Amino acid sequence: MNTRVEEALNDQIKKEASSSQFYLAMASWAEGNGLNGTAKFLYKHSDEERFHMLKLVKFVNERGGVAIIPGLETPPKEFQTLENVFQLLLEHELGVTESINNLVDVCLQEKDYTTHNFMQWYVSEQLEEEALARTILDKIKLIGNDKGGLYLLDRDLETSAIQPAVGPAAQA
Ligand code: OFO
Repeated sequence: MNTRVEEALNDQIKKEASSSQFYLAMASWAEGNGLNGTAKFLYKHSDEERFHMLKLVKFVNERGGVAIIPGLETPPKEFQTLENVFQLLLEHELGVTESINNLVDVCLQEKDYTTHNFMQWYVSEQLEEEALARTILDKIKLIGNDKGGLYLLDRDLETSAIQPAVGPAAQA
């Protein structure tokens, strides 16, 4: 496997692992603050990020590279507000999108069209995740200090009634 592509893929593995840990910390905070629907949503999101990581690990190994399993960094345990949680989540996803775009760029530079093709799933997934984070953040801003609104949002997150504003990404 091309060394630059392998390095970039391993870097992405690290980012997906750190996303999973970050959202797990958010889920735990939400659970401890009575936001059970939000916690359920974030636990699921954390699992999805772990799946993104595993998909990359398997791809690197299947193509003759060596996947590097990163160590764990401790994410924050306290968050100020629900708005703060989703603001951080959106910023984090924007960083992940940038890193995926860089990885796609490395694939093109190195003429690795197989990895380029594989990465298109992540490009679509990022579109959805960014849209979803923005939708939730907009709702939180609309709700402001209204406790009834917060209750309904939490319930909607539990039943996944809030969906991204774009179509579904390609399935794994
Ligand atoms: Fe939400 O980041 Fe994975 O790809």
